[in-house]
Amino acid sequence: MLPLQSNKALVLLVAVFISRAFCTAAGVGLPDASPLDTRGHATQATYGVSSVTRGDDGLGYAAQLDLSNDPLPQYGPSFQQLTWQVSPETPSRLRVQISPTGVKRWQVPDSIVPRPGAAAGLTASSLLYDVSLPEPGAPFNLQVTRRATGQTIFDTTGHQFIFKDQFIQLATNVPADADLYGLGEATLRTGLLLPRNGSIITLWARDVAAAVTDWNLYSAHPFYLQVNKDGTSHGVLLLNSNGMDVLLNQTSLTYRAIGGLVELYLFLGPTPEAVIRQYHELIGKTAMQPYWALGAHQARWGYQNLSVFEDVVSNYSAAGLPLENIFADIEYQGDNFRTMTFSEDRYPAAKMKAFAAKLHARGQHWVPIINPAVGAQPGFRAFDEGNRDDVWIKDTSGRPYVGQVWPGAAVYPDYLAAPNISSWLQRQLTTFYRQAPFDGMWLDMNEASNFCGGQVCEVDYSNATSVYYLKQKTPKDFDLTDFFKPRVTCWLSCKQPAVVSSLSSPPYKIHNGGFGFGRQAPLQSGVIHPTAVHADGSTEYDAHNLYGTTMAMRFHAAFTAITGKRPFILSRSSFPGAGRFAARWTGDNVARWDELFHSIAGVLNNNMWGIALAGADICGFYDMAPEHHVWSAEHALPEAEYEELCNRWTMAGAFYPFSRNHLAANHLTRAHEPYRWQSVAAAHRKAYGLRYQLLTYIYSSLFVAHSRGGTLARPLLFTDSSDAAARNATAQWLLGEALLVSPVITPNTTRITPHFTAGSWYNAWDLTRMDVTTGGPVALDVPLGEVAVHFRGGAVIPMQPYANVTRDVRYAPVTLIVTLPAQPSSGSQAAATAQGPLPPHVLDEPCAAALARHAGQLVSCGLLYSDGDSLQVSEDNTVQVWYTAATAPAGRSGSVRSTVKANAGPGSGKLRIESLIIAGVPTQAADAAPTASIAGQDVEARASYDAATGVVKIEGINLEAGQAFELNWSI
Ligand code: MIG
Repeated sequence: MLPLQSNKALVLLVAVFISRAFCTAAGVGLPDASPLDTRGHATQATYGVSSVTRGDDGLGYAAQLDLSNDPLPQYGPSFQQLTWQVSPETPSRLRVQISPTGVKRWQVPDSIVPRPGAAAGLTASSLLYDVSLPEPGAPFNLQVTRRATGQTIFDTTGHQFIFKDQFIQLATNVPADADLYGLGEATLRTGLLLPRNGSIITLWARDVAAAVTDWNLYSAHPFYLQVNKDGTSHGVLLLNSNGMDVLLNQTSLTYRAIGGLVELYLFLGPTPEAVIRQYHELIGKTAMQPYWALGAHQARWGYQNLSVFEDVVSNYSAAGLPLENIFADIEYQGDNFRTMTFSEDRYPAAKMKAFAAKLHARGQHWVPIINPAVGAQPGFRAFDEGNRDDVWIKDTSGRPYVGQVWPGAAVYPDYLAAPNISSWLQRQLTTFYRQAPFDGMWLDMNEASNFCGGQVCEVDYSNATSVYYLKQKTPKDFDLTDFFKPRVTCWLSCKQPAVVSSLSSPPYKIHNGGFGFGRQAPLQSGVIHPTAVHADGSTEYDAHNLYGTTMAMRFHAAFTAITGKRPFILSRSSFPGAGRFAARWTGDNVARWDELFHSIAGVLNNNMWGIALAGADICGFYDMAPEHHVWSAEHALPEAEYEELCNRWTMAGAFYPFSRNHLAANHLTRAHEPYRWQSVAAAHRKAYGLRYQLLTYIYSSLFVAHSRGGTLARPLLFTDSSDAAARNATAQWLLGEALLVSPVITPNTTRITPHFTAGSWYNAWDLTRMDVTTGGPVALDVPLGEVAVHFRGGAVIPMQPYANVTRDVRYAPVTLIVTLPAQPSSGSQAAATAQGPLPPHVLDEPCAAALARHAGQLVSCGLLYSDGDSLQVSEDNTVQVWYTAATAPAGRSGSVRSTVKANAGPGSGKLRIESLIIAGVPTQAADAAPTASIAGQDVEARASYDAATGVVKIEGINLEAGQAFELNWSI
């Protein structure tokens, strides 16, 4: 058993926290991966079925389980009786709950994931799955199969199911030739693909740099997507917020949770995107973000005063680079890092207000960082009012729990349950907002991070060898080298309780990563102590993984109430459901080539988790080998390679859903804003040039995810999950249905061989067509300063002229790009299976209908969406127009039709379709002269054909987007 942290360990912990001693090397692999082989006692069933009751509707059942054999006594006794409920909820979603009979257990609250229950009118014949019915006297076994094929969805056969107070084990068989994705948060060397060699993914939210591989990081997501060899896919969520290990090997997946209960959801797909939509249907769909959030962002820890901050913005404009938003990091805060205050020395509120007004006038934005902890400093308003309003998490003595973060000794708002938390927060945020209106909130450290601490702590200045940033004024110039390096020490005095709580030291140790502990850190390491309690009586032991999500939820509500505006919230920690409120960045990475690769998995995982607006710190947060905490050339990439990496990363990152260049303070990294190098500035200009032309396309794609569930950025394999090689092509991603990004992620490389799934693909820079008959690698030349971006065939993509701020693109005239697919539509419902390449938007009704209607034709489909950042979006305040194009296979004629689903909001009447491009038209006679006409409209459309590129261009349309039209063309 691990001892409780001694004071010595506390000091060590903090020291290494600051030094970022990244223990990724030897010794931190996978210690003691299997205290128990889950198959080891296959014949000894743990529970037997004593009775079964079928549901009235004939759909589900409830069974009683009796303990028959109690293995692993070292983890405590098993519950004697369990109630097992199997509840079909929709044709594609099944819920299974197992909980001790008559015992109240912690369960993820409805405020985090509102439970929808079973859909009305659900019938047995509509279910995509079968569940084996247990028989009294038989051992417990859960077997769920896909009705259409008999494939296994979840199958506990051969594994021991164990349910103790602090140890729940549930395992399922997984075919060796299936692939798994989605559990996290962890940075894996395999990228997106989950390794299955006895690996353990641990879920316990931690402030550990994302650059540390294998360890549990900021978020906790007990969800996985399984893609079978034939491409059929399903998803599994164990909705449980307790600390957890998930063991992965060739043939099984085992959950080991240290509390809560079994609340399992299965999603039948069968395509990967369908699985993700069904998952989001349950946990809540991704927030609709303000349009500007799609622009280019810049941040740095250590813009030491407002004038430096302002210079960054000017440097961007001087270099002619787009900059939409700048983040203010912790240095804007008042002395002792008082939350939601301005430093009168460095960022005086009045001057910040004037600067904010200047930014806003230019169509730019700014967003401050906010840490959860509140400095325990009498006289500090947020602290005093929080005491009065009783909003803090409590320790086991019933007093506010004291930890230590940037403010020094600090208390933590109980965002989960304190009755007055909303009014307290709204008051603090209002005061802050009035000083200098901001456009969003960047929520950091909300795991919640605690630099040092124990079960019951008090501020103890005498205990500190240095109280530098508590006692002294924050240095005016914010010289971080002196400020952080040797100075941070705990000045808490923590009592060692007489009896060690089972909450701080549960019998089963999850593989919690912690500096100085490898993967055997105690639960309390770096976080609020697990014994701390919330106002509803729940403990941090149970609710810890929810902290970031509850914080995002409360800030979302408070910002909305104060401003009436759609919030932009960037959160570091998340749990299922967080995407309803927040965007995410992937945390502290490093300027290394492998980290550019890892960043892609981070973005894709967040999208599977329902957090569409995700991105990594472009070009790395740190730029040195991470075990060195003061920057030195010796441990970092050579200058030229650093520049090359930033060039490549900028061009890749320009296509992250959330696109931000961010970096650590100057003692930890060299500067890397894009204007620092001419080559990187040029790369930035080029890549964002394309991104900004595609803003409406990206926004429309976000709207689909927001309204239907599903991803904005998605793995290439989602276009054809039966393509085995695509399943590990995770150095690439699609943004929306139709844009594939294939970045260069290795040094000194100008020729790459990214994967392409079967179909037609179009170089986004010149619209030249490439046909791929069977999925495979394609060699591309990509010199430095360029990036491979392709459109998928079968899409309609709105494009607009470039401008330096998103405001000036938003309602600019639209050109629709129609990309012809490789194959005519088969007319059948392709979405129902996962066999072969899927057309873009096949899950969206207007496109599915067009594919059915135009069998034998080349069908292309896409959406144009526009709104005015309203709080709720509906058909009364948005423009939603679907475009379907049907083209004769020989490419001699075709039609493009718009279906107007909504025509309201500021885009209505403003947005116009100016021209149309049909790309990939099979070669016609060189002098071919196309004609085009629009039925019923007085429009003189002019058509031309470029034989070299295969592009038919139709100009002079100039119709309002909300005006339905049908255009016919022929050559
Ligand atoms: O311990 O606010 O991940 O983005 O710049 C470091 C300073 C605290 C960690 C965040 C990073 C941010 C930094 N923060």
